[in-house]
Amino acid sequence: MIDLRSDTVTKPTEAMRKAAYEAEVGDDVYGEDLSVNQLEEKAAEILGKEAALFVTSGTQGNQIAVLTHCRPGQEVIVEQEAHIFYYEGAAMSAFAGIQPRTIKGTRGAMNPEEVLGAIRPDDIHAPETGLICLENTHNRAGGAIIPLENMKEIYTIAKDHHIPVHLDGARLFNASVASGTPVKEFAQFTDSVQICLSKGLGAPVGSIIAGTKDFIKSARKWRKRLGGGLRQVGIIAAPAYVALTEMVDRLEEDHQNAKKLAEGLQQIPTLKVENQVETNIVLVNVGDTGYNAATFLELLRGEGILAVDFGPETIRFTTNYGVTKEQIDTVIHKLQQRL
Ligand code: TLP
Repeated sequence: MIDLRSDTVTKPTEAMRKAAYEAEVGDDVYGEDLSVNQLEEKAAEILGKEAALFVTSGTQGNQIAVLTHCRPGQEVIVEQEAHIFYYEGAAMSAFAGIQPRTIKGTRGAMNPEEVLGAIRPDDIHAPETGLICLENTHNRAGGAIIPLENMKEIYTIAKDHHIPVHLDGARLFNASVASGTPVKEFAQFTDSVQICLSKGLGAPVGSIIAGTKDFIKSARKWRKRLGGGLRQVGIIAAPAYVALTEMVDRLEEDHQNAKKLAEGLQQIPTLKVENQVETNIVLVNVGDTGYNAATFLELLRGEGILAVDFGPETIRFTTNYGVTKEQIDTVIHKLQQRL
């Protein structure tokens, strides 16, 4: 199978398995797991933040951030197709007791004027705006890079109103590699940032959230409350360290493969590439093929290719290091034959 469902399907490399085997561990709830401490320090340094916390998943990291920044009854401004709103089972409302206020973005980027307009006034009827969430790259916008300038403008507005900004940077390294901008530069316009180590970077498990020392102290407590205080977790922090320090530059190959795939599929008259491919995601509209997304995925499966449903007529291909350039050619070739 050529697995283009997600970059989450990547399996740990040999170096990661070796790191897991050799990891120095201790009880992380006591702060004694050296592999976790090393990972957290390195991540904080790379992101330009005071401190960082290793969490089990991107979803857990995002939700801990919301829980840490907000209190029940507040409102969170978020782009209407952001993962934290669209794909996290309404966790913001279920756990943090907040109400989302969505804004439609352009290629995932919210217009700063609209963000400003959505901030609630001091009024007895209104919820307080407790947080603004950004996502870079933006998954449902097809791996779009949110421009640094857009982040800066929103952050400036947020600071003027004393509102924190959280960045879902599940794929921030993709944005960084594709734009040549260090992750630190994106992270400077946030109060907290979540990065996934288990997507294109290939760690078996884990994400990082980073922010000020105070933020991380409180986030650590939220993680414990949620049952996320793990013990000899260096076993997974050590491969995550390899992901963070050795796997970033190779994301460029995923981006090249995504562009190659988009160019190839674009030549097939009944397929429409919906997004401008900047990173590792290709969204394809199959409406003119006579198939819908679900039946098209079955056709693909029959050809040994996996992708995911992204709407009634849209499917998503996500390149990742388990897929070679040659396999991308195979996908294009097979679809040329079938359509
Ligand atoms: N996204 C997954 C699915 O949930 C859709 C994928 O295959 O792309 N933020 C963003 C922007 C994400 O894309 C994801 C995962 C997460 C957060 C959640 O990360 P995990 O899966 O580690 O909880």
